[in-house]
Amino acid sequence: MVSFWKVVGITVGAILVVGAVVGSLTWGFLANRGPPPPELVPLDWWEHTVIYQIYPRSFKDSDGDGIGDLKGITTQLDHLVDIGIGAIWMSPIFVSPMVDFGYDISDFYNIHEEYGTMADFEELVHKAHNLGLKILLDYVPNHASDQSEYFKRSLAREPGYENFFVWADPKLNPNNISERLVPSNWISEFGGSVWEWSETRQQYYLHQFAKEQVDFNFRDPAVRAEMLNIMEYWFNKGADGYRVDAVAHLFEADPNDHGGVYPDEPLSGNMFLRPNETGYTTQEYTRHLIELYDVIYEWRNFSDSYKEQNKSDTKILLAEAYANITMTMLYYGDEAGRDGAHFPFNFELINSLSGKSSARDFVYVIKRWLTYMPAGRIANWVFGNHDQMRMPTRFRVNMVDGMNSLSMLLPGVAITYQGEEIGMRDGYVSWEDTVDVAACNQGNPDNYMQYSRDPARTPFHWDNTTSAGFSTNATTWLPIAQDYMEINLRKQQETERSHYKVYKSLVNLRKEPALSHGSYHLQALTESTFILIRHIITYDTYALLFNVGDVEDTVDLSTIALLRDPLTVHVSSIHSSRVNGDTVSRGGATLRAGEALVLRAPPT
Ligand SMILES: *[C@@H]1O[C@H](CO)[C@@H](O)[C@H](O)[C@H]1NC(C)=O
Ligand SMILES: *[C@@H]1O[C@H](CO)[C@@H](O)[C@H](O)[C@H]1NC(C)=O
Ligand SMILES: *[C@@H]1O[C@H](CO)[C@@H](O)[C@H](O)[C@H]1NC(C)=O
Ligand SMILES: *[C@@H]1O[C@H](CO)[C@@H](O)[C@H](O)[C@H]1NC(C)=O
Ligand SMILES: *[C@@H]1O[C@H](CO)[C@@H](O)[C@H](O)[C@H]1NC(C)=O
Ligand SMILES: *[C@@H]1O[C@H](CO)[C@@H](O)[C@H](O)[C@H]1NC(C)=O
Ligand SMILES: *[C@@H]1O[C@H](CO)[C@@H](O)[C@H](O)[C@H]1NC(C)=O
Ligand SMILES: [Ca+2]
Ligand SMILES: [Ca+2]
Repeated sequence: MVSFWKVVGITVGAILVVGAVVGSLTWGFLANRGPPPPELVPLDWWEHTVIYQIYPRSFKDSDGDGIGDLKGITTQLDHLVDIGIGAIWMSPIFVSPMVDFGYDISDFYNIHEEYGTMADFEELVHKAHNLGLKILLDYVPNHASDQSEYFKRSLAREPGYENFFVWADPKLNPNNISERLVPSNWISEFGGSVWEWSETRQQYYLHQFAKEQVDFNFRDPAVRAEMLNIMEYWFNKGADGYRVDAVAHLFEADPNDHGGVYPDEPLSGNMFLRPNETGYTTQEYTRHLIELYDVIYEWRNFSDSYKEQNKSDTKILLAEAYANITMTMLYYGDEAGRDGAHFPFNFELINSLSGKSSARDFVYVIKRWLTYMPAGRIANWVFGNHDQMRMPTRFRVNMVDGMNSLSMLLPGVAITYQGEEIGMRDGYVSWEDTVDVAACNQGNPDNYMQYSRDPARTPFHWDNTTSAGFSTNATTWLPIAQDYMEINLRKQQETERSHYKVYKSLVNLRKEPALSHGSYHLQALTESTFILIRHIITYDTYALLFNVGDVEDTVDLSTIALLRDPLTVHVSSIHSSRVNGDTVSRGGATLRAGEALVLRAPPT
């Protein structure tokens, strides 16, 4: 019984059946008094939290240099408390030449100067913790900046550092021994060969991202040990966990398994890609190598051991891996019982859905995650991040409240990228203003938009003053999106109906037992409308009704046994004609395009 209520991920049908049987047995037994409330197993702090991703460069600038910083985040913690989130994940704040805006770290133990000082970090952690907010950092284990001490030492073949990175001799052309060839045909995620020649070492080094982001050699025990040092250092500084970057790229094929050479990858056959573009080859020797999971399990062991030894709260690890569903699920742990990440990010809503998706597509994609997820694990839902088009741009602007409702009503952890709470859309960034290395490397004035991640990284819209209240400086590191006069936090706080207000009520609703401990039931009612029901006996039932189509739609709720009259509107999307407290007829409800209603129904 205990684990039954805790495990929300098992098959819907089974939960409902067991729930109904348990319900009716207790009913008969206790006659008129009704069933007793189920025991609500206490959840660990992270298991039902809302994680809010901050892109520090674009959140709030405290000193007018046009770049967001730690003090800026500290001054805005009240906003995060106000909307009710539980944890902040900050994209990297460590010393960096900023080739990839912090994902190229040159000193893993210090704060990047533009973002502030160690004292600023400590103050941020202290204040956040006092406000009940957890702090997650970004762990970037795959690579270091070419400006790092590690790389300089490795270049100089300093003992202990010689094999810190993936170094390889040139391949020789048998017809021309004076010609130097790259060791293999592998292509970097940002375009071009993964191999870069070093005059100093007279060898190539490997980089799966920009050439300034040098891949560590995870087959070197010294690297593995150093990674744990870094993790412990920030745990000691109060970090409550890590989002772990680019884990799919930790290992590349070992020449020892391939006759002493780096094997070429077969061509993928994708004719839309240029020969120097990522995906032109299969990437079978550069991504998702099975060895990487041992490292993930090792890190989890370390974080669990830290928790035990220091009697700290759980330090969570969240893996960033764009992988197929089976390889993704392996990040949770293996069949041998080893635990991995607390969860791998669920990118299904990004990869497999868009504004053109039907209600069935939504139901299918959501259930796929919950079906493949191993029993006892915690689900999570990602709607956007700093690498993807913003949620309203990827879907439709009239779907913002529905998407936020979905995020908050699904079982497990909700993840919000900064700005989603006010429905921020992608900003326009001209080629001249483009700074993203992915776009600068692979793009030109005609096609850079398809690579650029800048539009999703423009600064947060606080209000309608200079630079949207992000900075006192009229010039900012990326331009402010043009729509900030219309879409900004202050305006949404003052307006009667706004995305901000919807978001806030949704987060608040997560305290309801149906959402934290209930079973889920998900069903497409028509081509464009689906229903998500969260249910637990003796407590109110909540349901999200969401028309993801672009025309009006009428649905019949009369056959859904879990919904009892009266159905009242608890939250409605801002363009809905309904307001809180309205009742909805089970016989037939008409929803506008993009309309979403969170309904409350009496307990069963
Ligand atoms: C304003 O921001 C721009 C771009 O970040 C920067 O070049 C300039 O120095 C800033 N001005 C001040 C007064 O800091
Ligand atoms: C051999 O390779 C070198 C270096 O790439 C080149 O300069 C030279 O022309 C090549 N020789 C022949 C015969 O192709
Ligand atoms: C890839 O090739 C194109 C020309 O085909 C070139 O413009 C571009 O700079 C190359 N990109 C990289 C990263 O080498
Ligand atoms: C956690 O434990 C380690 C090893 O026992 C110790 O070095 C460290 O100072 C502790 N950290 C905190 C914050 O208590
Ligand atoms: C970590 O791994 C070691 C060795 O396998 C094991 O003895 C220990 O119990 C593990 N610790 C935790 C907290 O999982
Ligand atoms: C996922 O990828 C792995 C290795 O890359 C492959 O073996 C497996 O068949 C794939 N599974 C699915 C469901 O595509
Ligand atoms: C700017 O915002 C303030 C406060 O929300 C509002 O009173 C004012 O009308 C807005 N100005 C414009 C030009 O929209
Ligand atoms: Ca600043
Ligand atoms: Ca790697």
